[in-house]
Amino acid sequence: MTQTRDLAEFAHDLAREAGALARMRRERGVAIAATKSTLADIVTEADREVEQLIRDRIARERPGDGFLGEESGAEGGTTGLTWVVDPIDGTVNYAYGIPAYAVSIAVVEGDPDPARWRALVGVVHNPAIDETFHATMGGGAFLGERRLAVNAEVGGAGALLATGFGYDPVRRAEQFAVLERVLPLVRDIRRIGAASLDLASVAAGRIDGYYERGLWPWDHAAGAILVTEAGGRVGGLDGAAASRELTIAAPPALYDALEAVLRSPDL
Ligand code: LIP
Repeated sequence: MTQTRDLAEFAHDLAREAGALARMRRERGVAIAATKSTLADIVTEADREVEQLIRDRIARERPGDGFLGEESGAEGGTTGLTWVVDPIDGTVNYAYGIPAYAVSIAVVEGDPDPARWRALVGVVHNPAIDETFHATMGGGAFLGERRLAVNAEVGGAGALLATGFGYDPVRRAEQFAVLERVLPLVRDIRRIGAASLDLASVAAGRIDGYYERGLWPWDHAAGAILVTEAGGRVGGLDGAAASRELTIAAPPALYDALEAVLRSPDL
């Protein structure tokens, strides 16, 4: 537990330091450094600079740990622990100055594979509005000092859901078809634009549930432990772990209902 507490404290302070750099770069103006999978999938110089800062701090503080980052890829370690990092989740929001982006840092134990890892620590920090969500395995989930809990009771008007869309036009057409079927069944939909903030919002009860296809491990690693430590469930269909195939996050009862809808063969 001491190790987990120390990891959590380091991850918390690191996310806030990285967030301060991201915010400073945002305030000074952001340039698109390149596009990745499609024209819509962008990376900024700040993404790369923030991830390098995080990587350097971890290499200094935790030299034997592994690393898996959105911009610089994977590096194995010798301690059995891996840092799973999205330096600026919500890149498009960040590029446009929309205050909904986050530094997402998780520490996982075991294979750096969402189907096999055990998340020990998660931190999701939104520097634009200075909100830091954090959780440790078995230690609960918090926004600052406030303990979090998912919305266990969804009202009669249905659930408030969040979702997201990939950058690939073909996948977007499929995602729209799913949304077209889901929307009439729920209270409303929110599209925040950052998976880590979607997951933090489920943990905080700001939205009832979230689903998205096409997420990378760094998109959901930290937010997932926030949700589970706030009493929610995170995964895919039929007991699968969260993956690129599907990530669902919700209180248990809503999770089952969402799973049934999303499994529907005509979706
Ligand atoms: C984003 C995710 C979001 C998804 C976007 C994008 P990025 O990650 O957090 O949930 O809908 O398409 O993948 O690219 O901003 O790190």
